[in-house]
Amino acid sequence: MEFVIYEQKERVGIITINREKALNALNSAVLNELEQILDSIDTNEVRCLIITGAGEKSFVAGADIKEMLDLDKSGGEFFGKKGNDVFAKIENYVLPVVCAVNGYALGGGCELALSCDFRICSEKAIFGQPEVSLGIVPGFGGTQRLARAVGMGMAKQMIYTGRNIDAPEALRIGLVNAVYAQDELMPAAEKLAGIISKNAPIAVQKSKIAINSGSQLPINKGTEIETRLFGECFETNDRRAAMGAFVERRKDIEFFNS
Ligand code: DAK
Repeated sequence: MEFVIYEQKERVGIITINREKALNALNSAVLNELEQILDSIDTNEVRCLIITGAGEKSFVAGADIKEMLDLDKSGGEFFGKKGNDVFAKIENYVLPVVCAVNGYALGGGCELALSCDFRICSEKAIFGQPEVSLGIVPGFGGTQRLARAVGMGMAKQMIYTGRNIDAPEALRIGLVNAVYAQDELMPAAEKLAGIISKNAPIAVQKSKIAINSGSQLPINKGTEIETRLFGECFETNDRRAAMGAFVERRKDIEFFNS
């Protein structure tokens, strides 16, 4: 692959957007490669993903403005659909996805981060949705996911003004869960993903489904989904083994994703 690197450390998969000379901007090739990698990961073997950007300056500085410059209406729709499809794939991916934002996360970069389960960032991270300054609306889910993440008022302020925010402000409004020094970001992301990857994978996956699908529903419908998924966990070997280990006071539990 030319623009996306994939590596695996134990049960954690690390995806790095690697187009540093354009600040990791998302062109069609990056989106295609990202999709191919997501499709090729062995989700039985890997238990958690991290998405980050190459270099020290930028996570992803948005969709590729140079590629978009000459798009007509149908080209714009095609490009937008590609991005939305890939981001929906991340949002609904069977594995949890941690975003490690190592610099600029602007426009499509902020939207990519928002499609992950949660975000941590470095002190250098800068977030923003500058699309209205380019004559477009956020088109990779930003109007929807940003409002769900930080509330409608703050999302509207960020989108209407196009103003960037820094890492402390992103932390204050709940866009990220934690801020780290630049060289501590990936170790922290790997540590978090490592903890997640040691838990019962089916239970983690079903928690993701319950939280994601419940967030669109009245609470009684959400708890119905939770109840169904809770019941399904009782059919798993991992649940039997973990509860058995607790009762027998054993701590040596290993989960087999079954
Ligand atoms: N696209 C293409 N190239 C980019 C880029 C981008 N978004 N951002 C940076 N680059 C390139 C620059 O052109 C430059 O390349 P060369 O000129 O050297 O060849 C290189 O990266 C380094 O950038 P700078 O020289 O500008 O670096 P600075 O440190 O001076 O500035 C910056 C860094 C991040 C402040 C600046 O590069 C910048 O403002 N970049 C643009 C940020 C931005 O506006 N991003 C939002 C893009 S709009 C759609 C769905 C979604 C979208 C669109 C349509 N549909 C449904 C159809 C999404 C839209 C967006 O994301």
